[in-house]
Amino acid sequence: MKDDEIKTKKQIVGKAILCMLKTNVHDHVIYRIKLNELKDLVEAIGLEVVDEIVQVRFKPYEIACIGKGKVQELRKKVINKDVKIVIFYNLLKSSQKLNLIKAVGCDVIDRYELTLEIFDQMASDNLSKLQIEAAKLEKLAPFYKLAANLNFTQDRPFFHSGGEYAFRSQLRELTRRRASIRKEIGTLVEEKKQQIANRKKLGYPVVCIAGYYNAGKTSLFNALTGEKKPVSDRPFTTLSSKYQKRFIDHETSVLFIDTIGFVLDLDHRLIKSFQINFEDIRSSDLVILLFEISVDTLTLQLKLKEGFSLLKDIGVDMNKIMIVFNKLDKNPEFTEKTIKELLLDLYDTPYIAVSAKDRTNLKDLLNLISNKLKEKSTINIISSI
Ligand SMILES: Nc1nc2c(ncn2[C@@H]2O[C@H](COP(=O)(O)OP(=O)(O)OP(=O)(O)O)[C@@H](O)[C@H]2O)c(=O)[nH]1
Ligand SMILES: [Mg+2]
Repeated sequence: MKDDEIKTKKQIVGKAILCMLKTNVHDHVIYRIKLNELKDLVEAIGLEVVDEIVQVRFKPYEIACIGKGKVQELRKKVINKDVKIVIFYNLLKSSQKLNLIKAVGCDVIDRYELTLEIFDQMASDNLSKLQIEAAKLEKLAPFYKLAANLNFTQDRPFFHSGGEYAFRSQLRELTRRRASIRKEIGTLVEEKKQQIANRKKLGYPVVCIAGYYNAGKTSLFNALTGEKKPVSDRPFTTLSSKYQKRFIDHETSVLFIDTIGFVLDLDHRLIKSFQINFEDIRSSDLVILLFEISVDTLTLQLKLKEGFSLLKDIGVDMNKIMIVFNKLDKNPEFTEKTIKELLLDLYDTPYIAVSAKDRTNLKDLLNLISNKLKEKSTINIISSI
C-alpha cells in the first residue's frame, strides 16, 4: 500500500460506556470538553457510546480508579445495555484494569490504549506500525504479567491480544518481540534522522504545521504546497510527517511539514513513541500552531493553553510559534471580540485566521511566514556579530 492512501482497517463494532474520575471538584466545564473529545475518539473507531459514568473525588481509588459503588453501577449498565467495552478517560494501572475487567465482565481500556487503537486503524507506513506495536506492548506487558500471576484466564476481545500474547506461556514471546521491534525502530529512526539532517543541509527554512487532530493541518499543507495528501474527518489521518517545498517570494522558499495531530492531555509515553514525528516539530524554524475555530471559545482557550504547553514540552522555542486559526468559512463571525476573549495577548505571538478549504487569507499567511522568517534570520545575524 502506498504511504499516502487512507487505510480503513476494520472498525470495532459494539456498544461502549465512557468513565471518568474527575479529580478537580471545582471543574464543571473542562471535564465535559474532555469527555466530548473522548466520545469523538471512541466513535471514530466504530463503537457506539451508550452511556457514561463520572465520579468526583480528589484522587482515584487504588483498586479500580472509581469506587466500589460506581463499579457496581457500571456492571449493571454493562449487563443491561449489552456493552462490549468500557473506556476510561483516566490512565489505568494494570492492576486497576484487571480488577475492572473482572468486576464489570467486559473489556476495559483507558484513553491511552484507545488512542493507540485509532493509530493502529490509521497506520499505513512501517515505522508508525512498529511504533504503535511497541507502545501497545509496553503498556500491555505489565498487565499480562499480573494476569499470568493471578491465573486470570478471561479472553479479551479488544486488541486481539488475548490470543496473540496470552499470558504466562507467551510472555517470553512478548519479550522477544519487544526486543526485535525496538531494534527495527532504532534502524528506521536513524534513517529518519539522516533524512532530517539532509533536508537541513539544503538550507531551506522549515515550517511545520502542528495542532490538534482534524484542525485541518493536511488541508492547509495541501493548499499551501499544491500537494494532494489524504484529508478526512477521522482523527489521526496523518500519522507520519509529509514534506513539500514552496516558493514564497524571490527571497524565500520554505519546506513545509505536515505532522501528526495532538489530543487533549496527550500522554507523554505517546510523545516518546512518536519521537521522530515530534523531532520534525522541534527542529523546525517556524511552527504553525493550527486551531479549528468552529468550536466554542472555552474549548479553543483550553486547546491554546495545552497546545503551547505541549510544544514547550517537546522543546520548541516559544519565539518560533505562530497561531493560525482555520475553518474561517465555518465561523465568519470570528472577530476581534473573539480574539480578545481568547486572551491571545498572553501568548505574544502573531496570529491569523484562514480557510484552507476556501483558500481565504493564504497570501496574508505566507507574508506573515516570510516576515517572521526574515525577522528571525536578522536576529540570528545580529546575535552572531
Ligand atoms: N469547512 C472547512 N473544513 C475544513 C477546512 N480545513 C479542513 N477542513 C476539513 O476538516 C477535516 C479535517 O481535515 P484534515 O486536513 O484531514 O485535518 P488534520 O489536522 O490534518 O487531521 P489529522 O491528520 O487527523 O490530525 C476534513 O474533513 C477537512 O475537509 C476549512 O478550512 N474549512
Ligand atoms: Mg492530517
